[in-house]
Amino acid sequence: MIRYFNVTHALTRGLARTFEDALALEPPPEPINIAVAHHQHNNYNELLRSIITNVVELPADDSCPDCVFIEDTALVISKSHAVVTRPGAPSRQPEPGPVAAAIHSLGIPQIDTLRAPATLDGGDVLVLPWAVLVGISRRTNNEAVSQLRTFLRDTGGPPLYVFSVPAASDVAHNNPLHFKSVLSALDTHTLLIADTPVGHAIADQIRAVPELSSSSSSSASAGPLELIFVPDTLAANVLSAGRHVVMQAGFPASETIVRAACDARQMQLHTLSMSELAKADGALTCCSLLFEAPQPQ
Ligand code: CIR
Repeated sequence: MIRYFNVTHALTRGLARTFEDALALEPPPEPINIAVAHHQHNNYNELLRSIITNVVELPADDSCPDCVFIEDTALVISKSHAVVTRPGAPSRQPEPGPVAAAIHSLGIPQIDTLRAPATLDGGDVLVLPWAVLVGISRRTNNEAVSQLRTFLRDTGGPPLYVFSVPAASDVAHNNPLHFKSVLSALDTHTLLIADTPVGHAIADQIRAVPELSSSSSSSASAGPLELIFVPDTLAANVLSAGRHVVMQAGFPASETIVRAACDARQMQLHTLSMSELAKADGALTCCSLLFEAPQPQ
């Protein structure tokens, strides 16, 4: 049975005027074109408005060049529980405040906050209705996992599974910033994963967890999570809301695979170019928080 994400709300955040100063693992070959970045971000918001009933866009904070990447600031675990993060990059640590206030105003009753020395970026956490998968990375530490585990236990939330995001020294190439730089959920029981050394390193860790993927079978579709590999890393990061899936435009080989998976699930595929945001290591999920709120506002 296919299970879709129940999404009533999207939170997004404006692009700072200082976006050119956003953090990047490597300087892009061409500088960020701010006008194009604005255009792409507007298209992103417009597409969300066409598939999600309530889209709330928070104003940018020009003192935070990375604030458009709102995913890193909070985890919405369920319609009754959210966790405000403490981002791993010091320049990003002022970002969560307004996001926490917005989540509170949407009626989520329990909001916990990670405290120092915990650091965690939402890009390292995949929240499914039945499990929370976290990647330890350069931005997310063990202390954050420990605090998150306590929050989930105290609220009767889903079980937590922890993975490590391989660093450059562990793999030949494609050093990722976040866990979700190489994977995302197509539906609540299907993951898209980059067909790269990093993607396979993480897939192997997932397959090793009996509750996530039956270890008694070599089939990638065995167990509760089906894993689907796509050749392009950016294409492995998709948005999924109800019967809608949004992927990056410009990756035809990956698009063929994702389209077939969507067709099989009676889901509608949309494509969107976010190339200027990708220059600052942003993928699709980073620019929104998608969740079910207790009541429409
Ligand atoms: C950063 O380095 O923090 C930003 N330039 C990119 C954050 C992307 N966020 C995400 O993938 N969740």
